[in-house]
Amino acid sequence: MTIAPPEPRVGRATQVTGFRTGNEMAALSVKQMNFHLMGYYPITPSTEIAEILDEMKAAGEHKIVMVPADGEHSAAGICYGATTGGGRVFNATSAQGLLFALEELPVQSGTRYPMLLDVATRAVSGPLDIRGDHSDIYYLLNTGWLIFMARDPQAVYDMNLIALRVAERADVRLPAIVAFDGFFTSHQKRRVSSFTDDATVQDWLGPVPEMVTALDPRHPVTIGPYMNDPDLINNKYQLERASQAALAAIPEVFAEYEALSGRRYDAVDLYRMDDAEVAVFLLNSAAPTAKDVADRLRAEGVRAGVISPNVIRPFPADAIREALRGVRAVVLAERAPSYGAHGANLSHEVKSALQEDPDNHTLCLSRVYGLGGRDFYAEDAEAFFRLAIEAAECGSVAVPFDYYGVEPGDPAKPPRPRRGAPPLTRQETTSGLLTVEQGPDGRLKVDAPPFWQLAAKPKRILPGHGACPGCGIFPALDQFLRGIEGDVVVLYQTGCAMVVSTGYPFTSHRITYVHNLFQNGAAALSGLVEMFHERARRGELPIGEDITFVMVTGDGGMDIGMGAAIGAALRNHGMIVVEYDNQGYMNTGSQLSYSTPLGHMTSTSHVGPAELGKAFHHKDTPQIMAATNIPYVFTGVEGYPDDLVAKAAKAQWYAKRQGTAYGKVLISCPLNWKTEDRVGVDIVQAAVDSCFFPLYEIEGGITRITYDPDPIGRRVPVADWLKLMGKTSHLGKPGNEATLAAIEAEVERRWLRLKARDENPLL
Ligand SMILES: Cc1ncc(C[n+]2csc(CCOP(=O)(O)OP(=O)(O)O)c2C)c(N)n1
Ligand code: SF4
Ligand SMILES: [Mg+2]
Repeated sequence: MTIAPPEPRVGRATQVTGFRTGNEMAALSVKQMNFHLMGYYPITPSTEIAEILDEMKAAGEHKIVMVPADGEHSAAGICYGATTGGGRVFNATSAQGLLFALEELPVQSGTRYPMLLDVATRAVSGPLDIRGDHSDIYYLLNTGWLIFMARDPQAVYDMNLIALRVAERADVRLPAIVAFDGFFTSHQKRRVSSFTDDATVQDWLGPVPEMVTALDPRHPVTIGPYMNDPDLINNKYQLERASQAALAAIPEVFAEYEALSGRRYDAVDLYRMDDAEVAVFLLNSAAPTAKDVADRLRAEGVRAGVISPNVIRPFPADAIREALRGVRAVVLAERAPSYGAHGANLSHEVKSALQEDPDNHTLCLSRVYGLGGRDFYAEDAEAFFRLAIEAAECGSVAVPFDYYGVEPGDPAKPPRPRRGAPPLTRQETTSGLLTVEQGPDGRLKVDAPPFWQLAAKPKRILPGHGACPGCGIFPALDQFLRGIEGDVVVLYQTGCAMVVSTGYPFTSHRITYVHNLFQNGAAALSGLVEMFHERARRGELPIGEDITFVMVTGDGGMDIGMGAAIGAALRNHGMIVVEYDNQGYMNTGSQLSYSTPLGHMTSTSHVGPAELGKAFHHKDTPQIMAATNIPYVFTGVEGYPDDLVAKAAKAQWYAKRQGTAYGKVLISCPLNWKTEDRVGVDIVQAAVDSCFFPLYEIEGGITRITYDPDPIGRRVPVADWLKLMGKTSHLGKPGNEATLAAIEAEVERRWLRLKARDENPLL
């Protein structure tokens, strides 16, 4: 049974105006729509939506359940599961996040559970570029989701309200996306209006439509059964019909929204197209620039117009065909590639729409532009119009498809000579001062000189990277890498260490460096390790080539990439995984990670009357990795260089002979911890002395604490560590005793268990 959508409201509702960004408008609309649940994972430029909603929640402004996932695949799964429970669900993402979630999206549409997903569009990696183009959203064209486009912050708000209303119609029941341009729209403030009362928005949406749910045990149902020929094609046909029903419903919903808000949208936004002879077709934020240019050209006597769809799924083919009826030439400009397809996707869809009209003679030129967030100026719009004018004048198209605004380079030109420091030689990286031997008990004994003696070894990471002052990443990595002799190849997962140390065409790494997405670095490195051994076995590499493979990851990378890391560990490849833990997703602006401790404040775990920082305890990653039974697990910090060097030397020994080594290194992050640049080492010391971050190793399954503050009288209360950081200063205030006690109890529980393991090799 379904509940009919609400009657359209007669007359406009009261609104307020202000200046807001697209992300702010997205968050505002979501709060007003009063979703039951949001599943999310941070990724620039959409992250702010969750951050703002979390801040609002902490302030008690809404009660939407916000579930921080361990990756977008999980976030999409959380959303899917929640929709089968019959409530309203929201998610927001971009680029790799969208692609990581991709697999789940047809499940959502195939089972016909509506929900809303905001996409702040961004270029898809690799190489990594966080700025806005439409290459991510184009992957979604075949997922069965409705896709609305929002060209400015106002449209983000409006389309969110419209999209869910269409999505939930009884004849549609499909999930919907609202896509707006990363940074251009997500981060730029514009004058906007929004409804004064949340009730207006909730009345507009009406009650949640009744659906088959998994939460009605009296009426058991099977959701998503195995389905084969001949039913699957029928299921897909029904989905197609639902898309067509949405296409039919959209003008009606737009009209109702106009009556409520005074703002008019059409499936295709047409600007001066009535009598246009030449036109440019553009999506989203580039369209207004082209409109200004069309005005200017009209003043010169050129009948120019702009065509820009507000909906691309379903594709409004009829409206586009109609709009282009009298147009002599159109440039179909798209911010997304479709390699080898002789034009990007929507160019082909426009051409196919025109082909159905035998009287249409519009000449089409397809251009890919603006990838990686390349700005689009009036000159660019004018260049497109000039192309259309030229084609219209000569009655033919010289170059039907091309990229616009590229410098292809000359493959015949030799590569630029290497600049900067010369490559390191094996002699330089082999100090000969470190020896590792296996004792009769199977344990390794490292003979290392005092740390200062290793200072002569050249750094594998050069200064000149862009880390914040006081950042502990590179001092700690430098110490760690000094414990490793010989040639090293590193793989960095996405995170601060990666972002601040490479920026094409520059690098801070003197050794070979590979980047992979932070959900899959361990898999990639394991592949490289195996290729090294196989090519060596085949005699394809110089005799005696000896490389140590090290993956560098943040704590966030050990959330989203946990599966890949566990997979590599279970296969036990000869490699080292070293995690620098700054207790948050810093590269994206300080969101909580699963390593963020309970009660700590981050940009997705705010502190306010209704929220007290992170809601669950920090992840015990070393223990998780130890459970894979890899030969070596350790923890370390920058303040104990001799300890860290010895552990690095052991990790190298094990990686070369027995398999995977994993280590977690706590590093200071003044930005996340909200501390002065110079106090990082003191805070890390307090984390160790309070036993929040014990220093230990697990060798062949046997635990040994390498620094015990108890017997030397250095143990400090957990509260002493917490009071050193701005992100935890609230925990010392009255009213927050229970959270503080919970952190203390958990720290103590883990410490006592570790001690027991240290004392008993069987544990
Ligand atoms: C699939 C995917 N989701 C999200 C992101 C955005 N992202 C890049 S790095 C990062 C956080 C990394 O955190 P961590 O591993 O702890 O490293 P840190 O930035 O703290 O150094 C996030 C969320 C991404 N690049 N890809
Ligand atoms: S945000 Fe933190 S981890 Fe990232 S570079 Fe700055 S100090 Fe280092
Ligand atoms: Mg981190």
